[in-house]
Amino acid sequence: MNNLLKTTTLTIAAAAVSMALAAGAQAKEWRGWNIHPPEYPVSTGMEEFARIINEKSGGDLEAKVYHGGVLGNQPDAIQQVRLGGLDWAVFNLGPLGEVAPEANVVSLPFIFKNVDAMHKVMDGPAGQQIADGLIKAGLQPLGWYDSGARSFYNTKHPIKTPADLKGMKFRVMSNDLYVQMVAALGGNATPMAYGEVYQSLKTGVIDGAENNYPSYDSSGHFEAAKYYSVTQHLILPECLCINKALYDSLSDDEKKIVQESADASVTVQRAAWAARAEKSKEKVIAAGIAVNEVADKQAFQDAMQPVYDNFLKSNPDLADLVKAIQDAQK
Ligand code: GTR
Repeated sequence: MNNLLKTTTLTIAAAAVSMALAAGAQAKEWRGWNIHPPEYPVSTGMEEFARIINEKSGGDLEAKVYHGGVLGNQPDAIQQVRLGGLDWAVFNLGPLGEVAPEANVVSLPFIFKNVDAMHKVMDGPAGQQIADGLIKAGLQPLGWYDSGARSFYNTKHPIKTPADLKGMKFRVMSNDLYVQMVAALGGNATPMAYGEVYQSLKTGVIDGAENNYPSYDSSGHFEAAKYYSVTQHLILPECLCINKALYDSLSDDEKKIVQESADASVTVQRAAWAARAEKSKEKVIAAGIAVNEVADKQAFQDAMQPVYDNFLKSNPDLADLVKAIQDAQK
């Protein structure tokens, strides 16, 4: 979509929301997109957000979560929440990088040293700059959820060095940076919807994918791809966000309720995440998965130089943000 068309579409969507509100439709249910099954930490956080909003507003605001990706795949849902076809969601910052260049910075492999460093950065000025980028794209961020660290898994053999990816085809999320990341490691990448990965692993359309332990577990991918190699190449926050026009249409009191509910849900989600990450790891190991730690992570990091160079060449205006994130972790 060209920029003019995008702006026009967003303006029409905003006008539609305002008209609906003017017509007294305030108590309309806000439809929330979620890719995960109901017992997943993201789902727990979203349910908590919906519950508190409803409680604090005395039923005037009503948010509902649709779990399991029933409202569509993630890239489509992102467009829907931008345009107001859906009202809110929790999105991974990976696919969000496709609509907000600032958000792409966290998809530079190994940019965060660990989850604590990611929290520190996201809670500071760099996180605010990323939030501003999302706002420009029509999404109002309300909080950052956890999704741990992503590592590679496959059906063939353990990955210990980048050379072990050679000849294998990996599913990646919808973001060209990940295609470049896998190519720089010597493998092949194919972007694919999350919901198609299980079958594609089973039928050999792909040899592997990459994700955190809870998703590897809940998606059943561990049943199809038995080698999990702890590369931890991406630590991606997730965004609890709401359609910007809808957010802007709220009164100050309502905005306060929405923000307080989001803050409370972040605390619940992060705690649920920590517990589930441990539990899922134990579960897949008990199921006979061959988990290998990667002794030489530096070799993987060194291979990422072309990905960084290419990114900074195409996004020179984001060089300061990349540097600020790196400096904040020194
Ligand atoms: C999960 C993430 C989802 C989705 C999925 C994927 O870890 O929570 O939002 O991005 O990975 O790989 O598509």
